Amino acid sequence: MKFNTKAIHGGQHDVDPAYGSVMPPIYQTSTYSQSTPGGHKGFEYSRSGNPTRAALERAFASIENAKYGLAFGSGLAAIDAVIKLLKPGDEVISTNDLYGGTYRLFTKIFEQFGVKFHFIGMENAENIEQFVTAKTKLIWVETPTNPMMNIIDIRACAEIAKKHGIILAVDNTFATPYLQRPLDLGADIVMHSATKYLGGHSDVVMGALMLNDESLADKLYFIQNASGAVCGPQDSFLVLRGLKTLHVRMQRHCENGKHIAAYLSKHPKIEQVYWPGLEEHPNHEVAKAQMNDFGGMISFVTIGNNYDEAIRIVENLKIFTLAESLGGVESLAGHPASMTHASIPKEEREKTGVVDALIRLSVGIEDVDDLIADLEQAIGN
Ligand code: P1T
Repeated sequence: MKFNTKAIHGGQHDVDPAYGSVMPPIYQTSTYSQSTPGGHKGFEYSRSGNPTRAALERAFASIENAKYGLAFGSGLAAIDAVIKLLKPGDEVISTNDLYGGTYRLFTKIFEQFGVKFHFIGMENAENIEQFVTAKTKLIWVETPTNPMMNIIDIRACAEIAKKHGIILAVDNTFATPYLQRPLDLGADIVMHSATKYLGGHSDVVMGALMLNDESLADKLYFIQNASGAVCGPQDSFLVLRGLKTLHVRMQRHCENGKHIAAYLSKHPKIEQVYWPGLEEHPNHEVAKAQMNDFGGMISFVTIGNNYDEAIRIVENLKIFTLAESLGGVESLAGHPASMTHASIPKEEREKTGVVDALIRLSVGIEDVDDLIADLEQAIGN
């Protein structure tokens, strides 16, 4: 099955044996009757498993070309489950530019439990190897990175991970499997904030893991059930519905992204545009090789790197809503330094380019002429 068909049908066989409904019923139940202890029809308790969630988990697996899919109560809950594979003393090598909440989870929660994190630039994957020790158990890659849109060569990371017997996990939130499939490139685990493009409508908070290795899947299922950060059946239904239009939404996000990146690049009041589809993007060739297109996430800095000017622009936008999050049908604008990345100390975030004048756009699927007119009136000329 090709991707566009999988987005609609992947894992969705026989979702309602009772009546044949085309969409799976929302099994809004915490528990299931048993005829005798252990005598159940496949589900015992909804933390351990729920038929609506199971339908979504099969769809998650299908779109990433994975055998196994797991759904969580948020993207961070999914990341939390991956780090719980580790023990005190273990080490993780992570991209240095990444979602602020992921950085906060790593440094404020898991460092307390004795897991050590190295945050490094991975645009040149060879950098990774000098941080590998006998204690390195996980390489954590976000690509494109949030918010600087750096591109990491997944295949090169996978080679290093395999050579040293390390798990490679890729946060594929920004790209989605429509644009990039990390498991096919050699990664062991794919993670998503399904809150974003997979859900696609800014109405659900959810996380996902997809993978092929059975023993790793068993461990992560155990953690999902034992720690209990699952999502509910109603949210599972909403994300299943969202997935069915992922491919058409992504196509438009990419088209609109391309026009807006071109518009911003030529604007006299914009100093720098970060979008992997631009030929001048330092990792453009890697992006071209591992992605089918370049997505709808764009960051930019105004001329003179002026904080007040950045705030004035985000306040003046009318169609772009000033808000955290991304990946919905509606366009959003954010100010990473004070919003999504506020939990990263200023010196740390400025090292990776997250300056006070940086603006991040999640380009939606509205008419691109209206979006450009909105940017024009907010930025001025
Ligand atoms: O918000 P949650 O569903 O828990 O997902 C966390 C997360 C993980 N990974 C990436 C790349 C993300 O962008 C996020 C969440 N990001 C935002 C809320 C944001 O506006 O960047």
